[in-house]
Amino acid sequence: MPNVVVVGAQWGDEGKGKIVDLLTQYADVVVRFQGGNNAGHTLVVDGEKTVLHLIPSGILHPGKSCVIGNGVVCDPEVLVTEIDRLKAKGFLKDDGQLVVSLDAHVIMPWHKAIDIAREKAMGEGKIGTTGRGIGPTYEDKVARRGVRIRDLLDEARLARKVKDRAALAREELARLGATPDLDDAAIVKKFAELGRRIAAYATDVSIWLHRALQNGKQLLFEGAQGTMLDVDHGTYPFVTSSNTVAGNAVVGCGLGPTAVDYVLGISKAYSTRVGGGPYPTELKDETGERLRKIGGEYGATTGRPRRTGWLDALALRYAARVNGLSGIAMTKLDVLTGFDTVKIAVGYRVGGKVLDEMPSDPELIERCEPVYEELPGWSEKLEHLRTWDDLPPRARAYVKRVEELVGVKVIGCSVGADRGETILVE
Ligand code: 2SA
Ligand code: GDP
Ligand code: MG
Repeated sequence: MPNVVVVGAQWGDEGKGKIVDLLTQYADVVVRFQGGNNAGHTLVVDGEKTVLHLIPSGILHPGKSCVIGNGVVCDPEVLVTEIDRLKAKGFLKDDGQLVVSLDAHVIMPWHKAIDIAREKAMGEGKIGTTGRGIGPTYEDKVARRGVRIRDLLDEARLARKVKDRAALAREELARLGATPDLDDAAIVKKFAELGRRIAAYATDVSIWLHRALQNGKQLLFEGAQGTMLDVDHGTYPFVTSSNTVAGNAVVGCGLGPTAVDYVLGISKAYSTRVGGGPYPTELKDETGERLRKIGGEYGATTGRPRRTGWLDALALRYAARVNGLSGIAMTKLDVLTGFDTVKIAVGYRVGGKVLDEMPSDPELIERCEPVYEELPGWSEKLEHLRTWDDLPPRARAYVKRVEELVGVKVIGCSVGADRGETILVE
């Protein structure tokens, strides 16, 4: 397999975790390059479910390395819990399987407190964040005052940083009317201890990956969230605080663009979004409720109900462009079984015009009404099917129509959450 970047082509939760787990058999190293434990990546193997938030979705494969790159924001408590849970289930027997960048920024208690307090203060207009401190941590990174994994490994340095940063955070929290319990000494003690737990995994990831490439190892990059949540290219400000697009894969782990051979976009057969922001194909009716129920559309990190709607070809075309997609894997095709007709948005109607490209102005997107193409549905269950020819003709026609509208080949379809419930498209 070439070096592949897997990214969400919609608003996240497309099933990236399942696809990365499936593709890991062909790779040597799986790399997370952005986001943090806002992500919830679900893997199901022989009916056994694992939800990962920080550790790459290749970790269930013994002998494959999993790397947390410099571009990830890392809550060390979540990381240690995730390591312990995996070990308790019999995975990660070899600690050498996990590699964490010394340069990854650390989510500190004040980041979470600020995230939550700001959302509360914003009321109705809130972003709908996961409350995991992601935005404030990236802000501190860009403001050049962040705490990095390497700082956890030197208690005196950590104490100096905590003193400065916690003071700033207290000022902001006081302005927001929040008074969380932030005890500097207790934070230093706790995070130095977490640092000691993580030390064995922490290294210079850029050098580590460069050597892996020199030794002919195959890399699989695992994106988190989705294209429409990218801080530059998403529906700003209703976005996460990192670049989720494929171009960031190499920046977030210390390699260059020539390390990438193929970009795989993951799309559901319909769409979902969790959190606020424009979403033209959203269905606030019984059909939307049905998609949520059959698709089990609840946040894998927060448990929040996801908003649901029909597939949006404009969003996918946009994702194809800003990620440079080489191929698409379509997940959750099984969820569309039983609908008389299935719809795809092929244009947006706004101000007497029909647009065929996703506008870049989110306020304009908010006013857009989708123009739908309606295709006949199918009633056959798909979970047990394993080849393209097994699929009902109407399901195949749906996939082929999406491919045509987006202009990118659909290389595979997922028809169930389990690793094995997957079909290669011919
Ligand atoms: P944040 O917390 O600052 O990154 O939130 C900013 C926006 O990004 C959205 N976001 C997500 N959208 C989909 N899935 C995500 N992961 C979880 C999942 C979500 C959950 O796998 O289900 O459990 O709620 C994720 N993470 C961030 C978020 O909703 C905001 O719109
Ligand atoms: P990610 O964040 O992109 O990894 O996706 P999530 O794990 O947040 O959400 C995807 C959900 O859909 C998870 O519950 C998966 O187990 C599930 N899933 C993935 N592929 C399929 C599929 O083809 N069919 C069904 N029914 N569920 C799927
Ligand atoms: Mg998810």
